Parts: sequence; structure tokens; C-alpha cells
Amino acid sequence: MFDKRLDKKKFKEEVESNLKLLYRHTIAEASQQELFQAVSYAVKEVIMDDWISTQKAVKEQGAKTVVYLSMEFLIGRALGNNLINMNSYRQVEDCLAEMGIDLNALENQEPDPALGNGGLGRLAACFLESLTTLGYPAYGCGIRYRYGMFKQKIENGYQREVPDDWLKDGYPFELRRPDFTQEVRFGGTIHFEKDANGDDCFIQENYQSVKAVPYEIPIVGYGNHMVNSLCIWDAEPIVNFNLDSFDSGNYHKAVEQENIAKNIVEVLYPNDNHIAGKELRLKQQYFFISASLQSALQKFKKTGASIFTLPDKVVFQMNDTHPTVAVAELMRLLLDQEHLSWEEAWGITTKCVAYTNHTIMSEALEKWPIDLFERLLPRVYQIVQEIDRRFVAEVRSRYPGNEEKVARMAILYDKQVRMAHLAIVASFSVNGVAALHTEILKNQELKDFYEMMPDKFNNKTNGVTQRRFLMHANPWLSDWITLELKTTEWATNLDLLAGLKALVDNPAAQSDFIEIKKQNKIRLAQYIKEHNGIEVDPESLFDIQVKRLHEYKRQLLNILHVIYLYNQIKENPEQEVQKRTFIFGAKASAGYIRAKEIIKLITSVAEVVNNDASIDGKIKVVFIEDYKVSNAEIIFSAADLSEQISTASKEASGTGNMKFMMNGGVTIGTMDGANVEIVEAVGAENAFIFGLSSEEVIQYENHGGYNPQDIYNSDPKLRQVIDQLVDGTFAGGDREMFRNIYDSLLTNKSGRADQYFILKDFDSYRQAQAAAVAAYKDKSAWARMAMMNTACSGKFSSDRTIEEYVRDIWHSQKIQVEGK
Ligand code: OX2
Repeated sequence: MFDKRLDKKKFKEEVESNLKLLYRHTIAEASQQELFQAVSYAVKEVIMDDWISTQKAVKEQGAKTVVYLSMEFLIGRALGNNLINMNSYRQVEDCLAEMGIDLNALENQEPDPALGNGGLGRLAACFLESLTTLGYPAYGCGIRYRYGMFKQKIENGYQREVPDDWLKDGYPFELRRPDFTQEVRFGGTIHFEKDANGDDCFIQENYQSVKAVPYEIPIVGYGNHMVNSLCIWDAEPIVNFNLDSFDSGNYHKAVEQENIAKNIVEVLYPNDNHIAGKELRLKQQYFFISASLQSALQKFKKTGASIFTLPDKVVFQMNDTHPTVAVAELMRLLLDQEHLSWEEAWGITTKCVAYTNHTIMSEALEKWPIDLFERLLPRVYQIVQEIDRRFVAEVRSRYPGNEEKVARMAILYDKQVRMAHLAIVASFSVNGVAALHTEILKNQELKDFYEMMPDKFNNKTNGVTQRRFLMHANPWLSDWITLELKTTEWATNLDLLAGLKALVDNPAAQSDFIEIKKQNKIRLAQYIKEHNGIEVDPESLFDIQVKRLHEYKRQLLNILHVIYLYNQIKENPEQEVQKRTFIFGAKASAGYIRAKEIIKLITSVAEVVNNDASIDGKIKVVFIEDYKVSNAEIIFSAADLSEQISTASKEASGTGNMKFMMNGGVTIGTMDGANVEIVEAVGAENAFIFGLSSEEVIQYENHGGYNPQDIYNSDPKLRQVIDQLVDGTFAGGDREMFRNIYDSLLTNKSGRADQYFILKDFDSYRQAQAAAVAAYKDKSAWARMAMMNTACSGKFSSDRTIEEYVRDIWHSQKIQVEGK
């Protein structure tokens, strides 16, 4: 049935009228991009009514709002997902088909808004979608980067970064809200004066300021008429670059302000789990935080409620430490604008802010040099100093004479501002993102804090939205699930997938499942053919690792194993082997040289293996260019094996692991992050687990590592693989191309040898791979395993995660929105 909000005739007229208004074109004259824009505006027209109703309902019902502060929101394309959540995808598809328009082709016209790096930003996007679907009022607050995550081109086997000009055709789903513009100030000098009432008044002079202008993107809930907002801030100069300022001699000032504003939001830092520590990044952080908090306070004050009730109406969730300056900014607003006392302001702030930690990687720990911090944010720095002074006094009184502890815990130390410490001290909740990760935080990384304030610490295992990663990404499987479960309710209650367990031994169901997987593999094979020019066999085992390129994620282990297999096949040409396709997708941060070398190694191995006629296509290696949310949706659904092989203890959670699982991908992985909980849910017999445990890794690390030379010397087949890095096999005879990788594994020139335990885990990985291939031979047993993965994935819905945040941290209430 056509959703009643989407009157077919009206919708068609709307599309035609949009084409006319926007482009002076008819359908016949319009380009695909123009059609995409016209259709998107027609969809937005429907969303608008619900958006307005939601705002009204939030006001009337006075529910508490979750403000999710994040430097990154990796929302992915909106058109298809909005239609799914409006329960209108198929209807609109048909309606457009009648007009001779292909919805699928239009979806591919949409830029993939890549305002994030990887898991952290995608999690924020899943959370907003789940919050909305569950009926909780929420705001995402972030930055409207002019250029998002770069597009990746592979040239001659190397990564090249191309700017992502996602706004070039205009983004139809955003709404500029100039009425809510804020001013954000940087630098200058500060002093106190008495105002007319005799109150202390804080004066900042000679500062630079920019205008923060919000753009809102609707986040559409599934089937409930609710629409929340993602608010992303753009920067504009305060003095417009106009003839007036030119005439009055302000030309330089105008240009200067234009530049500051332009720079701040120019580009997303393309680092995942790594902090570059650039001044501009701190500017970005303060820019969006100050604007978001000023705006939130203004909205709150409009209700006329006492400022002391702020914690009943808003909670600020800080997505990692990037938004931590929010702690001091909220204090500043409460002290300097609301004229509260320190104790009053601190009482409110510490009831409003909560912090999520996403990593224990030391290179991701944010620390700002004090001189930079103070110069850029003089008043905010004063406040941080006072927070630190009071906190250090508290530590001293709790642990008298323990100056080592003070040194470990202080916020200001060694000329640096430690953002994680500031976040923990001020937050009423500190959470990790998977059970194991939270335990490591409590017992290792944040031990001192956990001992002093145990009640703050809690776990919230990540999740992903099934609306995007199952319904949109895998329509065939979704239809089958609905058919078998005789309900679509799993769309909002993923635990219902457990009902599929009854089918795992049913031969007809198994063959349906296999057939669906095959269709998805064919779809991916077509994508690979189109984008990489490589022919892959959908009958082969698809073994997939897609995620950011990072040494701890160990794409290197995977490709070394591929080399090992290649050697085995060449040595035993007669031996029957399972045909396999190894698929990689990964962006490396622009400045991460080792990561880029690993990409070059993967593409070089692919070049040799794919073109070696003697192995008869038994293995193929594909590096998918430009891995992003939109092609991820095609990739997850096509995997037989899901590679989750990080060095144990390093991957806080992982969320790709969950997306594969939902789609019937079987995990080959270490006991790391959320893999632990995946195995617990699906049973160890339905996954392939290998490698050191996190305790073992931590043990080794505490004792200076291990000696990879022992393994190199005792395992001749592995030695052959390692040696091939420097004998020119995969480098057209060049012995130096992969020398750094070789050195990193065997010598400790740059830190510890084999820091990520690749040699140490190699044998165990090889066995797990062999076990997976053996299992794959039995089609029925494999289908059972794959089905068990889908059936047991209910826990990994972000709906579950959000309900836990609400129950334990946010304490917000659902609202009802009446559809028009
Ligand atoms: C990522 C973590 O690396 C990943 O394990 C986790 O699943 C994801 O965040 C969402 O929680 N930058 N990216 C992450 O952490 C940081 C810092």
C-alpha cells in the first residue's frame, strides 16, 4: 500500500515541478543528477511535515533531549534510507518507474556525505537513526566540513587522495538555519570588570571571531513519523567581504576574517585512531562546541525554566575526547553569562556531560600543548586550570603523599592539557564500547580513575542499525526474513531474528539462504568488474576485510597469509583447492606511510597473483578502491568470511564485524573488541577464532615484546613469505619497495619488532583459515553456520545499544509524534 503521506499523483507532480523550478527542465530533458535533486526535494517535502510535528511534540511534551556531540557523522547516502524509514521505498520505486526513472540509478547520484573517518563517525550516525526510530528527542552536533573524507584513487598500486567536493551540486536534504547563528571567539586578552550591577564581568579583547551558521539534516525514524536533526555548523566571516568594508579601508580585515572562517570548516582530518595535534583541529573543536552549547542554552532558556533544571532537560554525550572542551565551555557560559557561582556551575555541568571512550591506542590520546590552548582559548584555559586545581586537591586528600598518582591523574601535566582526564573528571558517566574494552579501561588504561570513581564507569557495547545494514543493504535477505518470520517487526526488534534458528537445519531454508548469498556475491562481482576491471567468480569463497588501514587491524597478516597460500598452490599445482577471492577495502590516513606501504603490498600481490596463469584462478585478490558507506552496503552482504583480525586488546569494539554477521558472514577473528560478544552470541562453533588473547598481548607488552626472529627461524614456510618481501617477487624485482615492512616485522629499528604480533599469530591464523575452508566444503553445514550468524545478531542492533544508554546514562523519555 502506498504510504498515505505519499500521494502518488502529488508526488509525481512534485518531481516535475521541482525540475521546473530548479532547472527549467522537463523529465525528458533532465540529467540523472537533476532527477536525483528533484526526487530528493519531493521526498524532503514529505519529511518536512513530520519534522515540524516532531519539533512541536518535543516542545509540548518537554522531554529530555540527547545532544550527541561528535566531530564526525558518517551518515552515508540519505535518499534510499529515508524512503525505507518512511515505509515508502518500494512505492516510490514503482512510482518513479512509471515515470521512466530508475530509483537505484538516482541513489548512485547522491554524494556519500563522508563527514567521518570510520567506525567512530558511523556509530554516531547509527545512534541518531536509532534514537529517532525509538522515539527519543535528539540532536547530533557536528561540523559541516567543506571537504569530507578524501576519495581514494589507486594509481600504479598506490593510494592517491582526491578532495571530496560533496557539496558541489548542492545537498538537497540540508536546511540552512541562519536565525540560529552564533558567534565564536578565539584568542585575544581577558580581564575582569564590574558591570553596572556591580557584578564581575568578563571582558575579552582583540579576539578574532567567526559566525557559526547551522545547517540541519533530517534524521528520519523508522515508521514513526519522528524526525530528529543533525546540526552541522558552517563558519562564515563576521564582517562580510563587501564593498562597504573595502571603501572604509577594512579590506584586509575582511579578507582575514573570510580566511579564518573558510579554514575552520575546510576539511575533515583524515586520521582514524590517531591525533595530528594541529592548531586548526583545536579551532574546529572549540568552534562547533561553543556554537552547539550556546545554541542549546538559548533553546533551553526560551522555555523559561530555571537554569538549575538544565540537567533534567539536556544531556551532552561526548563522542570520544574530541568534544571535551565542552566541559569548560559550559562552565564558561554558566559562570560568565548566567553569573552562577563556581559550585553552582560545576554542579550543573557535571550532571549534564557524559563521555564515551573509543580507543586505548596511545597515539589517539588527545593532549594539547598548554601554550597553544591558552593562546587560542584564554578564558576556557583559566577554567580548565581551576578544574585541575580543585581536582588535584581532591586526589591529594584521597591519597595523601602519593604524588605519583597526582602526576598520573592531573589534567594539566608536563605542559599539556590531557583531554581524557578533563572528560572523566567532569562526566557523570564514562563508558567503553564493548565489554572487553571497558574491562581494559577499568583495569589498565584508566585504572587510577576507576579506583577513585568506580560508579562512573560502565559498558555500552556498540551496535549498528539494521534499517541501513540489512534492509537497505540486503533487500533479498530482508524479504526472506520477513517471509520466514511472517512479520516485518524485526525492523525494530532485531531479537526476533532468533526465530530463524528453527530453520538452520531445514534444507529448503538453507538453499534459499545460499541462493541469496550468491545473488549478493554476483552483485559485488559486477561492482568489482565495473570498478576494478577484475573478473571474480561468485562461486569462490569471498573472504573480506574492509575497514580503515591501520597496523593494529593487521591487513598485513591477511596479505602475508595470501602470499603463503599462493606459494603452496604453486608448489603443489595438482592439489585440489577451494577457490577463494580475497577482498580488501581500506583508506590510509594521508600521512600514514606504513599504511600506504601495506596498500601497495596488497595491490602488488594482487597484480602478481591475478595474472599468474599457472595457478588457474584458484585465488584472486581484489583491492576495492574508495571504501565508503555506499559501497560497504554492497560488500557486507556478499561475504562468506568476515576478517576481524586485530591484535587482541587493540580494537575497542569494531562495528563492521556486526554488519557482516547480520548478513550471514562468518567471523574469522581474534578475541578482541566486540568479537568476544559475537562469539558468545553465535557460539564458538560458528566462528573461527585464533591468536593471542588480550591478556597475553598485554603481558608481552609489559615485558618489552617478544622475539619474532625465533618464529622466523623455526617456520620455513613463513620465512619464505617474509623473505619474498625483499627478494622482489611482488615488486618487479625491486628489493627495497617493501623493506620497511620487512624491517618492522623482524628488527626493532623503529620501536619494538613486530609490535602487532603478526608472526606470533601467523600459525594460528593459518590454521583458522584452513578450518574455515574445510568447513566451507560442506555447503549445508556452512549454510547452517551463516544462518546462525544472522539469527544470533539481534544483540548488535544499535536500538539495543541506545536503550542501554537511555536506561543507564541519559534517562530520557520517548515522545509521540502524530503524523499528518
Ligand atoms: C573506533 C574504534 O577504533 C572502533 O573499535 C570502534 O568500533 C569505533 O570507534 C566505534 O566505537 N577513532 N575511531 C575509533 O576510535 C577512535 C578514537
